[in-house]
Amino acid sequence: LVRPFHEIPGLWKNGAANLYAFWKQDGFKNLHHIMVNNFNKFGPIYREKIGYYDSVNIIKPVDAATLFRAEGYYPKRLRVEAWTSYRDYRNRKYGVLLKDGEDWRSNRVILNKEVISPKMLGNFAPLLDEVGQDFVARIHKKIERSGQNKWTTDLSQELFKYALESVGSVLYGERLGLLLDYIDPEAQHFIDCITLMFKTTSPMLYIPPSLLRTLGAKVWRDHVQAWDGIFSQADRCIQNIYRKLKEPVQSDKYPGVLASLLMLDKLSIEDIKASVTELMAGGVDTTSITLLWTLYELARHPALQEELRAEVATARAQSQGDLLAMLKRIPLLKGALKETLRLHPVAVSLQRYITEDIAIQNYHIPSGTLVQLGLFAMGRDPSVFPRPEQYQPSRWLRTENNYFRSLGFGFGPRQCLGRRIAETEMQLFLIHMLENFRVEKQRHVEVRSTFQLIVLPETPIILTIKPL
Ligand code: HEM
Ligand code: 2DC
Repeated sequence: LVRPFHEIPGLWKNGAANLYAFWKQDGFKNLHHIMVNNFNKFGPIYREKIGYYDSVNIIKPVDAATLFRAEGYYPKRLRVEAWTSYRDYRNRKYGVLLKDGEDWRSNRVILNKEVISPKMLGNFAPLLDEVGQDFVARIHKKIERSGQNKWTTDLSQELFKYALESVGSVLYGERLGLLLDYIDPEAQHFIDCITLMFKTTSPMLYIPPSLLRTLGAKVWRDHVQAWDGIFSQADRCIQNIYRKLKEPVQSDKYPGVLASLLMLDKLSIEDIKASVTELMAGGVDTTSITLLWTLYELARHPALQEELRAEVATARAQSQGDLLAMLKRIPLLKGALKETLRLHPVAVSLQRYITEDIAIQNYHIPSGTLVQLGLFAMGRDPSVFPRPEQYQPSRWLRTENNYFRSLGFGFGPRQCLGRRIAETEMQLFLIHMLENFRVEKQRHVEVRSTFQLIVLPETPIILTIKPL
């Protein structure tokens, strides 16, 4: 017998009171930990209302499967009001990230072919490989300059540059020059704006931006400034390519995602601009933070680091210069990235508005409900991942028990559009790092995480990099 919706445990009767309690617990920075606590308190399903944000939360892989079966033809996730409010405020079009319905679908289908289709890997991999080579050359230089044959540092700023350079080279088919000694201050400003944009988004998940705007709140003003900085830099990059396309010189070299979309002529220029800006902004903090967490885990697990180095050496030797062949021979490295996203997911949850009635954990959930899969909590649930506290890339090699467990990039037609770029970029980064350096950590302190829309290290991660 299926129990009714209103019997789902949780706190959903008084959104305002819950918002107050949430704020008292520093919830804006701890959403992921609060979700873990809620699953411990209420069990594998709970309902919650904080401010205006009402959802049913689930944690089990089988329930995730049920959720995604009910996502419908136009899968819709939680609308981040801060982002849509900015676009409305500045009269800018939504890109694929913010669109919904048929408009989303028609744009996404065209973007898929240029951005996430496996066919594009042949175009992307050489570009990303070059960026990876430049990154290690830059680190070698830093080590030399230190005069100590090692470099101890918080790598996050370097990784932001690596990530922006990578996504930029794929989108624009040319280098932005972020790995050079002197970098364009505008590019650095873009990086800072993305961090600020994410940080100022989280409070606005619960307090309507329209209200904050009316009140002239600082968080809204900072948010607008951050997006203004993001858009003006992206506009500059886009204009630059647009201008060059009018010149007759053409070669058979891959021209990048933006030029391909413009030449294809299936989306309006405004639609292309909106989605390319989202890809550029979405491509910085996501991959860089995931790489930082991965280096942190490798520093804590030296034997595993050596095992990965050996895998890479063999893959390199056997693939004889064929990049794509090499990327097919590194299952443990791919497992390491999955393991990083299990323990340190970028997205604390995946969400969908379901388009049909379903039953989860024996509760009825009506069509139209916002259902969230607690990705962070699932990654640490011992009934889903035995010994969840252990970083164990090899657990992903037994593919038979990975059913609805590897969801770091989301699922289905609404999954991360940047997934192939992100995966290839991260794999090539780790290959080059493992081939050149040993990564070590000073003290064995556990680095905690904080929520700033995405999950970030709470304190700087200091690593020591030594040439092999
Ligand atoms: C959406 C994760 C890197 C662009 C998403 C979603 C997740 C995610 C969980 C929501 C998917 C869903 O609702 O099912 C990640 C992770 C990354 C990463 C873990 C790296 C480690 C990137 C990069 C880009 C990007 C590099 C751009 C090049 C996007 C876009 C969407 C998206 C545009 C929205 C797609 C749509 O709504 O149709 N990402 N992402 N992401 N991501 Fe990523
Ligand atoms: C944040 O409760 C927590 O990939 C909320 O590259 C629910 C929620 C909704 C949408 C999620 C967001 C969370 C985390 C960040 C995500 C976002 C969708 C896309 C975005 C996962 C889980 C991200 C980081 C994109 C961002 C692109 C943007 C900068 C243009």
